[in-house]
Amino acid sequence: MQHDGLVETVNRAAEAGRAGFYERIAAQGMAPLWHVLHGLVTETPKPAARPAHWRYAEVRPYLMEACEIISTEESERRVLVFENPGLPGQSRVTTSLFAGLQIILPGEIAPAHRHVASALRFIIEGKDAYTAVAGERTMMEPGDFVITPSWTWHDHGNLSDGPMVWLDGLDMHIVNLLSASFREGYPGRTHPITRPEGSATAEAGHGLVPIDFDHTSQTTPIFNYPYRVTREALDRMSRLRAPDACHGFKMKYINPLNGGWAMPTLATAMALLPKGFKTEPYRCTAGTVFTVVEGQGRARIGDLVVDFAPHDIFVAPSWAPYTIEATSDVVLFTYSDQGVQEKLDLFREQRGND
Ligand code: GTQ
Ligand code: FE2
Repeated sequence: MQHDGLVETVNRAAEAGRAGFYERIAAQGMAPLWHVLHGLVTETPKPAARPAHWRYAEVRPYLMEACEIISTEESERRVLVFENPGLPGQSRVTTSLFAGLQIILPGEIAPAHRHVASALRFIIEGKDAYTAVAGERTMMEPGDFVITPSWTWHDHGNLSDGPMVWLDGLDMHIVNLLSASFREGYPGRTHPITRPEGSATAEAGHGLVPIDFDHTSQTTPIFNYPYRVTREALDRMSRLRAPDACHGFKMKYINPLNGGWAMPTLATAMALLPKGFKTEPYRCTAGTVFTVVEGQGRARIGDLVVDFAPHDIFVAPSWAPYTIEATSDVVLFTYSDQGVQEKLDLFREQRGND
């Protein structure tokens, strides 16, 4: 008998006498709900995902080693995937999210393909590398947040003389939960460029759109949110108002067409915690991936203490309480499934210790 989720009022002594019934219904492809109910409908979130931390200084040598053993051509994408220690072998950094570090060397091309899954790129190191999305290139710089919307052709290239590394965040686990995945390779290494660089930002990045602008996707039409602009916005906000007790100065990336999250499945934000700031305890149902853009500090996530440095990655699973303390000015990029949860009326949060 399966005891996980057994309803507490079930009389265990009486269960032996029911064994024959359970066997007969099993043969019919049926099972008693009272054996599993409280495992299916839990009192609070019970993520298998655990708090986790990867130090960039420890990860980076393996990225470099990956470059020696495989090309982008052979691998399609040279990515080392972060596996949550509670979900080994599943390519999940939280229950619903994928995270990996992608590296591309000078002169390499990551060949064009498209898929229903959406991707975000958060640039870690390097310069003069581009991603081309739906026929438009954008050059990427550290701290930029770059988007590959669902079903858009994309390839990546590195025109510099050094390696380029970014964090990939994808929603394929959400897509796959719903069995909605499609993918295809482009016939040819790169998709043709059909628009000059900067077109998307010119069209939609300045609080204006062409009067006949036609955009049906729920993903923002802007596909590079440059760090220069984000950092300036945070800096200005920090002079205008008090920090949020749980989040510091935190701003979300939005789709200017509807004011919602920039991507429907991946909720992204950037936080500035001034030196010495310590957040109040916070938890929410959206498991969250953090990467450190600037500064050092200490996060406590459940029982895990995370002493973080630039480019580290750490994870707060659903409903794990966390605090963050800034040793120097700290800037953190985050992504989560909060946008999905909000749309489905699932999102809950708890601020402070109440
Ligand atoms: O760069 O297109 O990490 O399609 C996983 C799937 C990166 C990409 C990933 C992808 C890509
Ligand atoms: Fe892709």
